[in-house]
Amino acid sequence: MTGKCVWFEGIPFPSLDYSPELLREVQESFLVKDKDVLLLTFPKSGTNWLIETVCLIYSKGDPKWVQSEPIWDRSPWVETKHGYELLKEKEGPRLISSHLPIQLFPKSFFKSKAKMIYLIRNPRDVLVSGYFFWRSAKFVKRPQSLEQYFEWFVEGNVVFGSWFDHARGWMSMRDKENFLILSYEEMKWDMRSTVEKICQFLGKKLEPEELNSVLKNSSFQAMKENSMSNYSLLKGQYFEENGQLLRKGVTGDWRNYFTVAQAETFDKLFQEKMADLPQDLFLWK
Ligand code: PPS
Repeated sequence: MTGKCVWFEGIPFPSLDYSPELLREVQESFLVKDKDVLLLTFPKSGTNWLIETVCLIYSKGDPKWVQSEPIWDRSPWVETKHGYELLKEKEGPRLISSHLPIQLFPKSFFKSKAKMIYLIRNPRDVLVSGYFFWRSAKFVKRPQSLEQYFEWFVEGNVVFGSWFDHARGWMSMRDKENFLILSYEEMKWDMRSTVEKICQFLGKKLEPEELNSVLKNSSFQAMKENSMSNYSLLKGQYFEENGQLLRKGVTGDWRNYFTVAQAETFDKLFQEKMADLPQDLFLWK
């Protein structure tokens, strides 16, 4: 995958909308403000679902905003050229998305009181989701088979680098009070409680009917039908016509694709890399 990438500090990035100069500037000079809210993920962890949910919490369940402005403008990716320019101009408290590993994140964040949500997903499902997504993307070297992508993923040869390093890096922040870890799995299994948890963390209050509307408008079906959130606007330019962000939206899909040998290899690697972290961080286990 990394054949067509832009490299910065040993990490590969997509070849469109990223540059080493900008990544350096983002890290050194982007000013995170105390009132900003940051949404952090490794790609394919449910980033857009989290963004949609937080936008709907901000609009108290009213879908007007999520149905009228593209998701990448509502919560721009700080590390992209488009997102960085937009964020610099934005007044007031901002929603900011990012896939950056902790060591490349804007330094100003670590001195700020800005709140951050880190969304984690079973890396096996991240892998499968990534395989299908990158196959239709025009800005990375496309995997030819799941077998090939599996090798790239376990070696960390995918955009934004090793999932294990990414998760370990950000989880080191887990005891900070401005940091919340959520999982894709808890969103799937109990979205109502997860939205309440996010509201509590962000200091937001929703009436019961507002909460119901957040749930309805952030559902897989609603997002799949929302052209401001389903990436259909980027087809042709960034993706092939058959590319889709909202593919299946389920947990445990890896079981339909991994061989027994791949499942064992992955378990062993996970054990090696993550055994010293509290295992209750990994809800899919
Ligand atoms: S990206 O490209 O990194 O920003 O992709 P990301 O948004 O992180 O992840 C895409 C996967 O999230 C699933 N998704 C959802 N699941 C359930 N409900 C909702 N509303 C939802 N929105 C997005 C999406 O389907 C991708 O997972 P897979 O497994 O490929 O279906």
